[in-house]
Amino acid sequence: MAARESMEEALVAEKHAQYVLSVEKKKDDLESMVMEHLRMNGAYWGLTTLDLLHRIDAVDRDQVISWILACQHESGGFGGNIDHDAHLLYTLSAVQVLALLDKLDVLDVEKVSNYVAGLQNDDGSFSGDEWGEIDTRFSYCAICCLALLHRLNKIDVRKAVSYVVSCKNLDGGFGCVPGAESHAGQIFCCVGALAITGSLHHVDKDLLGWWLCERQVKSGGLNGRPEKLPDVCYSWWVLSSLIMIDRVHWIDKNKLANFILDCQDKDNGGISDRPDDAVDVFHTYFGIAGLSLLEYPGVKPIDPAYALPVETVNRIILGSRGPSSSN
Ligand code: GRG
Repeated sequence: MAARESMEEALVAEKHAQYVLSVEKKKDDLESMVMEHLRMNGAYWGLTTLDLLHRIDAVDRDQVISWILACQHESGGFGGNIDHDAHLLYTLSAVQVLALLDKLDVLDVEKVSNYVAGLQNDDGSFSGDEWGEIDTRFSYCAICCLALLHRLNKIDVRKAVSYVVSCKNLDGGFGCVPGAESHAGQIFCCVGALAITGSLHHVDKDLLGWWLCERQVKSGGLNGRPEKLPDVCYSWWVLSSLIMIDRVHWIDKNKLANFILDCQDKDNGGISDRPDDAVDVFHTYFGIAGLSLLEYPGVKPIDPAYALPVETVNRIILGSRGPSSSN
């Protein structure tokens, strides 16, 4: 209990909220320029962070919604910013933000879901966009997006699952295409896609759980594959996967929470990849999301498969209050 109380004091939640709000307003510093082409992902990271910290009301919802709609293409897909090409990575973020804001009803659901479903290939895999790159990240994006829109019936789910399973390795992990090295980020995508489609029986939970818990290094942080440095973002990719396969008790949760807390900029807010590095919105989101999975006091619970607050997922998936749900 004492350790928990001291951890609670250590999270500078309000400073992180202020940091996220300040990044949203800035347009001309380095971080904003680097983020220009993936502003839609930034909106998802920033707004979900604010919601987990109970500060989503500080955002002008109407402004966010009209900007999201301005990023949509005739194809139904969304770009990373206005006048940027459509891609599944940004389409999922757009749908997630609208879900978070309880505004999925502004979408032409058939149009968006037809765009997503149209990217499925004959072998069940998904291309990220019209140019055809294939990656299990895109399988996750498509499956998560269609589940949130209640339109999984538009794809061949059996083939989608079989493609993801074909990316499973002998070490129990998953890669971006068949035969590619296991990586914690891809494992999240594959396990998440299998969880959403009710197909987790394809995972060897003990084998994968062992590989994942070996990602914890001396500092308490997690890396993404053997011999690599720890990074706060793996607090999400590894921990969410461990939770989905029911093996989260195999890591030292207190040490991980303290590693994330050590990566905070306690003066100006924001979280970095490792202690004393520069903060950014990506790591701030994954740090807060990691603390949420660790049931950190004062942070709302997040769903490990949908990467959205549990209350949002319950409203849309369990409550069937999706946009005119048909499946
Ligand atoms: C809704 C949370 C959410 C995600 C959407 C885009 C996506 C689906 C998932 C991305 C998964 C992924 C591949 C994450 C890894 C990101 C990362 C830090 C890559 C760095 O890779 P390396 O090789 O780093 O540069 P390491 O740590 O291996 O040295």
